[in-house]
Amino acid sequence: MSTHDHDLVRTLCDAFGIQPVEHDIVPYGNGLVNRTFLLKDRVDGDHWMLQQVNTAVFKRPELIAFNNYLAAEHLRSHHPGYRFMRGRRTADGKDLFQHPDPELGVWRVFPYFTNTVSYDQAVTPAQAFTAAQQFGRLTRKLDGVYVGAFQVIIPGFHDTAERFSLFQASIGTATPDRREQAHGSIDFFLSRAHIVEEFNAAMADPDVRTRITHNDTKLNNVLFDKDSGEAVCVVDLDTLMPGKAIFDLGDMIRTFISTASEDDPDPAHTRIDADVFEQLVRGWNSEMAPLLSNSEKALLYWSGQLLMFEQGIRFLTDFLQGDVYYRTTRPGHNLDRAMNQMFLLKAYEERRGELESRLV
Ligand code: GN1
Ligand code: MG
Repeated sequence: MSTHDHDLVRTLCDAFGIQPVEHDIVPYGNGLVNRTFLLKDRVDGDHWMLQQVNTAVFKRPELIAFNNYLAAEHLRSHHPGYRFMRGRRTADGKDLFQHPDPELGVWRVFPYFTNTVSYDQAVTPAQAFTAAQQFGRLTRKLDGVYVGAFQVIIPGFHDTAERFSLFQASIGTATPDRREQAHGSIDFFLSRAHIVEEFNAAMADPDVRTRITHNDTKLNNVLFDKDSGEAVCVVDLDTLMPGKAIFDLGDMIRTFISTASEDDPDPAHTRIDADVFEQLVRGWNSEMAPLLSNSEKALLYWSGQLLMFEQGIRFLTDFLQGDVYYRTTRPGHNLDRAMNQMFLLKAYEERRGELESRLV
């Protein structure tokens, strides 16, 4: 770790009242904007995750902290055994720490569970069941909170109709070169505009209730116990806010069932695992079934289509806008990601009959 990072971690630990075991401080993950450090507290032996908030994406980080607090309070009084990633406060009682040097950003601290592991892709059907059960459990345990008290952290986050408008606009403003490179996937996603109509109909249905949902239910946002293999908790609660249950299910379908990684543009690698699909829906239903309305139950398969479509146009819009949102590490990275979603959606649609038969 550089002296620079070392000084930064020192300042953060002082702010949050942690006395780190020096040799246990490790940077976690990578990235220029979103930095994370793991460390152990010498006093109580607990492990903590120091995480910088990406303020380009989360313009009001205090809203994340507020929702985290509301959820934690509800869970503490109604479901005390539930493992929730409650943020640690600063020594002077604040949820977030703004580094005195504005360049060094806004930070928060979460408990870190040792002996856990997360996966970016390729799970077994049994892992899919237990992971989806954890995401379902979060929503079920939060059923009964007053949804209206929660803040909208990123407005329109899963507003597929709005995202489709932005996508259409980005086709017009893209450089001719990028538009040309992307024309195959542009045509594909335009041909799926019916999904926007279906989205509008679903959002207009009062039986598709607004709940408190996770909204970023990617496979790698679940921690599994290294020994038992069971999913133990969900992480990355930045987008915990009002949403629809099917958004969470759809994003799980999108990220769990594909054999390819999210930025692999080779259609030959994108195969769909129907057993994973079946088990993830079962795992989620094991928590959610008693809560779901008939309208929501009718959208289970469709939720996967919705999220593949939405994520595909998000990546494609970013490519057409010149890569302004997602971190890229190579030219065409966002286009590759959009193509991956396109192939995934195609494969998902081709197997619709078979997948739907797994739902009963
Ligand atoms: C982003 O940053 P990360 O990996 O948790 C994005 C999700 C996308 C995902 C695609 C706030 O999630 O919505 O599904 O990338 N989060 C935000 O990999 O935009
Ligand atoms: Mg996230």
